[in-house]
Amino acid sequence: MHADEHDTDGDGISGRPNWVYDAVSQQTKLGRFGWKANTATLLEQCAGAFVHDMGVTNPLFPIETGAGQSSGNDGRSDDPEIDDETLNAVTFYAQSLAVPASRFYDDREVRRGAKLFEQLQCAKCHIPKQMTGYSPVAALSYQTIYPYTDMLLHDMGEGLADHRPDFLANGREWKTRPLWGIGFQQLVNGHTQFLHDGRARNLTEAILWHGGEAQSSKEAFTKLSKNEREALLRFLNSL
Ligand SMILES: [Ca+2]
Ligand SMILES: [Ca+2]
Ligand SMILES: [Ca+2]
Repeated sequence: MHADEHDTDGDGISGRPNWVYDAVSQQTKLGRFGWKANTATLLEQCAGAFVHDMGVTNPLFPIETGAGQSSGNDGRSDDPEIDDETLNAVTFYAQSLAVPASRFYDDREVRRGAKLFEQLQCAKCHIPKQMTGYSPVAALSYQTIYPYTDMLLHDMGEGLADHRPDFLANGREWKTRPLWGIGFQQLVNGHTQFLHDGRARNLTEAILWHGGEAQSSKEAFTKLSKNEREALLRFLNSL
């Protein structure tokens, strides 16, 4: 919806969608999940995590890959190691997990930070408000949500590049990370590492790694006063 691949409005931002092979329907579909929007469905995302991150074969990916915590073929004829019911239950759990509500909206500093977020053009890609499409799960259908992402791929510069193309995403492109819940990183995960390889030790470092289409926003961030930077971080941590 917000794609502007050739930057026709000339603001330096040229988000585009990824179109990927969907292992479930075996068709090309819009990429929605993953660092480079390289997965079309949550089912495939979960099935991929099972087999690649944990070495657990499943109905969608029934062959041992030797990836993740698996040391290779386990020599057993037990594949797939989980059935459809388990895979579907885990997918439904991930699909229906609630996102925490944003907090402290009446705090003056938070509101000041939200204004700066707009002024620095952060919200051009981290678009606050979206509406979901149809879902067979009524609670998820046509809902107004505040994920702070456009779901699109952007060139984030050489500093963040991994040089690993994924379907249409090139080695410098990443899908805009949603920011909802980002203030709970320490509480939920016990650390404040960010970015695809966890290289940023906190939100400030994560902002400073922004390049490419976000270069001018990053530079504007470095020119803020200390108080302004603190207000912006306070806003991010309220999400
Ligand atoms: Ca543009
Ligand atoms: Ca296994
Ligand atoms: Ca096995």
